[in-house]
Amino acid sequence: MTHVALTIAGSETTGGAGAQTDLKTFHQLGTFGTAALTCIVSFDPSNDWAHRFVPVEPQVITDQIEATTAVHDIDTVKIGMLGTPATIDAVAASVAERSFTHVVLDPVLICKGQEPGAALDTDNALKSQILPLATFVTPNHFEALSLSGMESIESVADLTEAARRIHETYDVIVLAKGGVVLEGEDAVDVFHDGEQTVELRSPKIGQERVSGAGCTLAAAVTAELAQGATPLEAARVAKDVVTSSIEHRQGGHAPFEAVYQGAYRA
Ligand code: PXL
Repeated sequence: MTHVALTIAGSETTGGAGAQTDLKTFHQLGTFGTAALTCIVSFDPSNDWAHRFVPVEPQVITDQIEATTAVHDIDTVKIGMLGTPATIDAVAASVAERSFTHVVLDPVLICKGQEPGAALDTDNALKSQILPLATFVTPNHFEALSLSGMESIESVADLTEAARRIHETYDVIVLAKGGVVLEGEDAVDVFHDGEQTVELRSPKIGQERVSGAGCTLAAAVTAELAQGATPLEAARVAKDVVTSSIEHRQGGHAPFEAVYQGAYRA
């Protein structure tokens, strides 16, 4: 039987990010993917590609998680974009009720197109209700600042300190992403599990962010953990998947390009 993983994430219809990206990543790595949708995002081509955001009814999210965990034996779950406090309540309750071995959280804090006030509530709910359920978290530069409470992250040493603080505060394995934000030739991610700290490096591919890179990283970690990889092995594979997915990115008519996982080979 193929190992199964669940993503609890938003739909980003153009296929660049969210559940679409998670399922493609799971599939590419040989994990059977299932998805519970939390919201629907449709970029607005006549308004500078703003994110039109519609939350899914909380009960419908609960029902989806009930359905897929009833059909499959799932011990590895990824949590992506949640978007509202009501969504967070529903997801936290459904996840807490089940004893998943691995809960990989991509802590999507702010999404364009949301009210700043609502976003603050959502960020606080994420920290108080979802982070305590997570076993593995993948913050980007901005999220690492917010979760660590640090004032600035300018270097790999700072990113490492942020990863340590996030581990201390939330008792999770951390894979903190430097991305294109940190200066230098390489895109550096820092893995920290409380015992070991490992820098994962690959040469930067351009200076632009590519849509879906963060989703792909967390999804690849999830797919590998579902198959029994150790967290560090999963992080190493995930870094390679993201590098390949950026190399093979897909252009379109939007001003940003999107990752493509289909060329990755182990
Ligand atoms: O990349 C963050 C992200 C995650 N999930 C959904 C999104 C986005 C960004 O657009 O739309 C559904």
